[in-house]
Amino acid sequence: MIELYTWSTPNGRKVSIMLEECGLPYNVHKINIGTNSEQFAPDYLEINPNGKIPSIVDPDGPDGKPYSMMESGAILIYLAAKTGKFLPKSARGKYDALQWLMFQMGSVGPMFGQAHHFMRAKKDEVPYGSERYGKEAKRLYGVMQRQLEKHDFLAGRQYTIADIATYPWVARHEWHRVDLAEFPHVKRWYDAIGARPAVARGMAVPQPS
Ligand SMILES: N[C@@H](CCC(=O)N[C@@H](CS)C(=O)NCC(=O)O)C(=O)O
Repeated sequence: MIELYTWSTPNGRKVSIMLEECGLPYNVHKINIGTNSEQFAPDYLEINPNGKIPSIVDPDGPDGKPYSMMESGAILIYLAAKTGKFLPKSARGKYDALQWLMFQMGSVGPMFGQAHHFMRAKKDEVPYGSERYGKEAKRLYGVMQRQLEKHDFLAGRQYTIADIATYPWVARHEWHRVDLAEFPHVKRWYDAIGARPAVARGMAVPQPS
């Protein structure tokens, strides 16, 4: 049984969606990052030295021994390799998926996260931050719109870990003040992925107490 350390955020839900899609059994451990302490507890830092969610511990790691992992993108690559699912086998297909996974990890996640911080998390909205990251978030939707105009999924014809990583961030489109009606190809992709039962189950993790 894989141990999943998570909270109700897009980075955590990428991993619960992947575990559901792969049909891997897992136990959920809630790390309430809002306390500003659970993620920094010494025992948790042994698993995730960066003090963030998500993390996993696989009792059956690559060498058959327990293996801990941080960083959601790396976890998705690991689970794809472990199960042979959602990362194409051909070199071209694999690198297409990894490019779009890195686009999510390096741009979509950090920029949308900053937009949320300036637009929502702070008591007094900071217009400079909201404008800067709101504009960048819209630009990134434009990149996805152009890609999805040509392809069913971010990396081409197949549903991959790039889609799994990006979906929970697009699910927060209202938080970064993006109207999906302006990006119809992103909306078509978003609706198709949201209709997958494993995605719905992964998005419901962690269950409220
Ligand atoms: N690059 C990391 C980012 C993880 C991350 O930023 N997690 C946030 C929640 S979405 C977190 O744990 N924040 C708590 C904190 O910063 O104290 C990943 O993809 O795993």
